[in-house]
Amino acid sequence: DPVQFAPGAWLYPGYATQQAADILAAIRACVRQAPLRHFTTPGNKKMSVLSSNCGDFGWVSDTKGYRYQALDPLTHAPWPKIPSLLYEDAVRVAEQAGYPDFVPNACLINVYKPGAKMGLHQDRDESDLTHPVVSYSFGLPARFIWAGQSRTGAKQRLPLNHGDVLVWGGSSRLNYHGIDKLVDGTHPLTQQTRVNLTLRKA
Ligand code: MD3
Ligand code: FE
Repeated sequence: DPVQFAPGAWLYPGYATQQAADILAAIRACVRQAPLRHFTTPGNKKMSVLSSNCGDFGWVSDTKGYRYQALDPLTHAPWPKIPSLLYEDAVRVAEQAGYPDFVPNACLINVYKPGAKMGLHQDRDESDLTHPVVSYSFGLPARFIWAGQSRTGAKQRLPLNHGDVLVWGGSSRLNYHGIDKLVDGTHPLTQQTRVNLTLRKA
C-alpha cells in the first residue's frame, strides 16, 4: 500500500520487486550502449555516483552546467530507448498516484557503490514541473534525506529498499533531497550496488 509522506509524494514499498530482474536486465543492455560514467558538477567536482540515461533526452552535467540533451556526450549517439517494461510500469504507478498525464521521455540511471552519496539538491532542470518524478530503487538499501523548499530546513529520512518506487510531484516537487553515503553490503541481484532509475518529462 502506498504511503504519502509529503503533499503529492508517495512511496510504493516493493512495487517493482516482481519485475526487478527484468528491469535490471534491460538497464544492463542500455548501459552497454551508453556506458556508466561519473559526471562532473558545474563546480568541477566529480560526482560519486555512476550515471547514464535512456530516453529521448538524458540529464547531463559538466563544468558548463546541468541540462537535458538528446545525444550522449560520451558516444555522441542518441540515448537507448526507455525499456518498455519500465516505461509502462512508471506510467501506471504515476497514474495511481494521481498523475494521469505523465509521459516520461528521460530516464536517469544512477549507480551507487558503497561510499557513494548524493548531496541535497532540487530537481529543477525539467521544463514543466507539474509532471512528477518516478524513482525506482534496486539492490542495496539507502537512506533518502529530504527537506522542504529550503536546504536548511528540518530534514527527514526515509529508508529506500529494493523494489521501492517513489512518485514525487505536486507542491513537493521542488523539495530538497539527497542520499546518505551508501553502506557496504551485497544484494543477490546487484551485488555491491544500488541502482536508482528516475523517470521524468524533460
Ligand atoms: C524529491 N536521485 O536522480 S530518487 C536524482 O535515489 C535523485 O538516487 C535520488 O535525487 C536517488 O535526482 C533520489 C527520489 C527522488 C527523485 C526526484 C525528486 C526524490 C525527489 C524530485 C523532487 C523531490
Ligand atoms: Fe534528485
